[in-house]
Amino acid sequence: MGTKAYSRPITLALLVTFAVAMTAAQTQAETGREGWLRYARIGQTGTASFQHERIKVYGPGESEVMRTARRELVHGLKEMLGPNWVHSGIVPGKFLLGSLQQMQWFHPPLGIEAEGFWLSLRKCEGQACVVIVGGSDRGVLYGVFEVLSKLARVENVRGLEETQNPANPIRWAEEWDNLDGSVERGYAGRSIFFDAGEVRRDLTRVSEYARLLASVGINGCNINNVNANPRTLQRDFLPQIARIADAMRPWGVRIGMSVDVSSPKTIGGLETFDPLDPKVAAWWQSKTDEIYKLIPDFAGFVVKADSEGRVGPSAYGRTPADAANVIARALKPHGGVILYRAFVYNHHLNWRDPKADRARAAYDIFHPLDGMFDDNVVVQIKYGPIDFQAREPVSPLLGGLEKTNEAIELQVTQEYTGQQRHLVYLAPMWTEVLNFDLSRADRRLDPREAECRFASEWCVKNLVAGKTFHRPLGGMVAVVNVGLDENWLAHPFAMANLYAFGRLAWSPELDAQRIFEEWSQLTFGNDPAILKVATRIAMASWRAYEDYTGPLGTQTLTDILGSHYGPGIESSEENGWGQWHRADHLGIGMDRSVASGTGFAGQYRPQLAQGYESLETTPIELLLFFHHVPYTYKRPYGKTVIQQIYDSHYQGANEVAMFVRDWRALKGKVDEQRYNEVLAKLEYQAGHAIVWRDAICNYFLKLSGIADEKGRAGHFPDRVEAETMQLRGYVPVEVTPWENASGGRAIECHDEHGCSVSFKFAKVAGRYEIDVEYFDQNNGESKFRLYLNGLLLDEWAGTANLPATNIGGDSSTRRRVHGVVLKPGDEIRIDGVPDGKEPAALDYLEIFSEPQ
Ligand code: GCV
Repeated sequence: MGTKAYSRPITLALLVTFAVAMTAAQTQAETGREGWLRYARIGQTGTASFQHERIKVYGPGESEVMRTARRELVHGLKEMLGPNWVHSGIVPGKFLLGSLQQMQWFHPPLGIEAEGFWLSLRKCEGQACVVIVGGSDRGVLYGVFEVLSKLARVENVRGLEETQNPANPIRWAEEWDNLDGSVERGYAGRSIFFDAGEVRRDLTRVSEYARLLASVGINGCNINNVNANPRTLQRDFLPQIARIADAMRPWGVRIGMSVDVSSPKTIGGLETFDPLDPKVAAWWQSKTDEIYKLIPDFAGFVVKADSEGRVGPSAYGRTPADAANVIARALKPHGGVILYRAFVYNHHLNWRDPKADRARAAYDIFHPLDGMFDDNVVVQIKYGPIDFQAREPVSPLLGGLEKTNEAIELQVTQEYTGQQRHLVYLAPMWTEVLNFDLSRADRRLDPREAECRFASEWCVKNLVAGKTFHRPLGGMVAVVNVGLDENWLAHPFAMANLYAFGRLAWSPELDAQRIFEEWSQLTFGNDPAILKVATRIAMASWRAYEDYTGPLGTQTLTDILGSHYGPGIESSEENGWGQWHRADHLGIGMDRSVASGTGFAGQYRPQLAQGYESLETTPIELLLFFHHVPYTYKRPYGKTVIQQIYDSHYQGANEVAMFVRDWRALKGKVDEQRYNEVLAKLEYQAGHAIVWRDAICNYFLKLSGIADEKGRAGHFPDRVEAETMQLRGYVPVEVTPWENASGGRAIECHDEHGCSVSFKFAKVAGRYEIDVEYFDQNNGESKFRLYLNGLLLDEWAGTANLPATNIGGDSSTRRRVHGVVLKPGDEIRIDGVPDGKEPAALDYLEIFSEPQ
């Protein structure tokens, strides 16, 4: 062994047994700030699967990334194995890390790519040692994280021998952060990058974020909103951007920036931003050169243009290819790339026109340009043709570019999937999309089946990786939108989505459940009881959310004009945004067939197009995305559409109630802080799922006039509407839209001293659960007190941070009190005290019998 290859060996001496064991100290409070990189102490019982007497870490210290790799390895080992270690410097190494060139004498296998790594358990000077060889320094770092992950999950590494290469060259996190510190569609606090128009002085969180990203192989981070502020490109601002690059560089994460294509005019002083004007090209060149002087490893730009009010090349009659190429050519000498978003559409569509269809836009605009983009341009395509809905067909554009690099765009931030107040594990959806075969010769159009078993070249994962058409670039990006919240994404489980995104971008072959299990073990420890419950909840969560929000391909029936959060069924209709479901009293769905509709189905390759064209062969999950049908339509042996709407909403809401029950079983197993946080969020979600369920069922019951054959929709025998109770100070109000409150009405208090509402219990004596449905706005903190015969049962304040300044589906919230013993004639009273603009509003009480 040539010691010269290793500078500065670090030796950890200790007796360690990596064993199949329970992780200790689960009950200490944890904030979630470490994410899945907690390196919790590994218990040392059981049989050794991997034993060390001394652990020695070698690793050349020349580059920043290599230093990071070694530090991380030492840190992880120390945390997991205990502080009881010493430097020795004498004992032969047990962990050896280095790049391919440095480790040639180990004869690494062929095929380790630049960002890949090789892990091997070898004998070094007579003793077992783990060899980590990277195709580059970044590869070494990724290898270190992989080893640490295996150890943390107590994986048997005795026969360790594996090579891993990332499937996708581009693996970027994108952040929609604004310079003022807000984050567009961010739900976890303010920007970690910016504040008050400047880059934050303290970038500790940025470095910590880069560490999390690197640990799952993410190699780029686009730091600002695609609705870009040209200020970021100004000469006096660029040194600030360079500080962000400095904070992320040690983790091998290169930064990118969103740019506005009008910058040559808005900040460059030119009279035009026409991409074909040589002055504009010169401006981009000199601006890009300026950036690379400060940030030599700058990754590139992301562009949103001609979309949602952003200007673009259409202003000069130019194409997205013209706009992309002028910037690409400026980046080319520096090795940078441009990600040009295919999210280009007209949001002033004529909703009366049955042929108009937003879903068509990306393909209509970009498919004809195939082959016209430079080689360092990547067209960034949202997974579906609309906009991050809980269910959409796979974007046909993903199969519509053969001579152009492409990347798929996913969303970790849960804009349309519950905004991290709802637990929704998204990897099952993503793997379904990645495994979707856009050629689909068969007619089994069940999107839940992984169609790519035979590695078809038309599988989305192969297309985006650039494999199908041998493209030089390709990949996966996700809009993440972390914030300053201690746990990054507000909901502890939301981090599973970030983790899964990284893992899938690295290896789209991975299975969503397996990824979740990894994350759960790293995040909550190796207790099988936790693993089982967390996995069950996570794996059921996407389907449950889809069920209680908008099934059968109607998209998420949310308020698309505002928060994108609670129910807002009519908000998508009769406007130019094109998220139409076209429901009327006879039927629902958008006809996108070629024969009679918008023709969108024809954008797919022939066999798939044929499948979507027909009502009978369209998968049930997408039925209403492709077809307008009467509520009474049903498949042979199936249910009517209306009954499916009722059933799925009840099914989805019941499923979330089960999540609460299941999670409760983990009390004492998960540390208290995260246990309580998750429980509170699940309880809230269970209540909000009922708000969704009722809004949609009641709405379609009224619209269709067809009863729920199970008698649930519109019937609430346990409910007492607030407006029917005895009111003291409270006043009844109409709620808009009506379906977002029970009975369409609620009560508000406008007396600063408070109001009161009461009624006499009239059911049989017994033990009950009382649910109070109230409205929690973000512009006040009303107080509520619940009394039974004058005795205080419960009190709370409306302090949740919901996206609502008035009463409705965004603010409707449930408070649950268990185990209340009631008898006929008991008086139940609620006192409400308004605060700020929040009127202590109440919707109803629901009183359910509980087992004795
Ligand atoms: C950054 C959706 C979101 C917008 C977002 C846009 C996009 O429409 O609601 O906030 O803008 O997508 O992806 O550009």
